[in-house]
Amino acid sequence: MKSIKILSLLVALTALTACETPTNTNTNTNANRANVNTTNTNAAPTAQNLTEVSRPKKIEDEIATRGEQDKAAPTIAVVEPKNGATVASSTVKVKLSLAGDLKGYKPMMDMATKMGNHIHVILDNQPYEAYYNLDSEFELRNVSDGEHTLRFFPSRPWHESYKNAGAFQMVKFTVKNGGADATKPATTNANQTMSNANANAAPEGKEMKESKAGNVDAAKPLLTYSRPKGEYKGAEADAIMIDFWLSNGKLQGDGGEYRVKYSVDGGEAKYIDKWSPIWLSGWANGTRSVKLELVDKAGNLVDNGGYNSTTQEITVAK
Ligand SMILES: [Cu+2]
Repeated sequence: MKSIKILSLLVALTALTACETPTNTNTNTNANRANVNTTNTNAAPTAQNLTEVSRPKKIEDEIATRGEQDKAAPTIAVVEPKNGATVASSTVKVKLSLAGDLKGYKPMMDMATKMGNHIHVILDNQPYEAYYNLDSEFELRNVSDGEHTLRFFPSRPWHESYKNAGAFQMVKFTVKNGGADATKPATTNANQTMSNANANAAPEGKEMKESKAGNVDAAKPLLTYSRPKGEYKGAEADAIMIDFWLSNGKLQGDGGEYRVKYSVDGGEAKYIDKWSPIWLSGWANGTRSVKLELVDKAGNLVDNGGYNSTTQEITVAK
């Protein structure tokens, strides 16, 4: 009698477990689907038909006005932090020196237009911040303990990077006992947000994950996401530029073996086979996510510490 009771209890338990498992799975799946759908609905309310267009005339005109400068070959040297340095503070001073064939190229913000040549500074694999005046200090503040990377390259007023040899530099450094506030993002001394320590501290358009260096090998093929970034208003959103830096490898259209794969809002994957910026028009208003990946000829991701697959969010407000 007792053993029958136990047996029936077991059967009942088994039945319960068997029932519960699929129920939970269904609930979770539905919940996930609902979330995904909600996100997609918010992110892509209308069918967005992006097409590649030529460089906007406004930029062509600016290039003409800049004269020789556009053909400059600026090179950067990182004075501080030194590659491999350990910094015993959450404040990290950045010093760069600029050399090369400058042809008048000088980072400097024009106070009237708030534009100008500048250096893109990337902490770990976060969106870049702009460094305009190399004569004034640039500091990273509230950098968390652990290993980090910084990447630098010179850029034009419309954020297109210079792609000559020596323009790009990357350093690795370690913050030890820096005492950073983990609930707040790293910033610059000008209060630009460099990273997000957690979701609560994340401002719009910034990745919501802790900023740590990946296991990046500076000698391996490395795709550095540069643009698009931030908010595009009015006519700025007519044609939005995708631009990146490519180190230690060539794209197949330039005689190499790699491709840059991109997609917007998780949509159809497209490819860039020559290393130059492209402009896309047809953006719908709202938050858009842009993913750039370095892939081989077979379309497989060429991993380098997680840095070769980067998704960033932008805001389009036409
Ligand atoms: Cu820029």
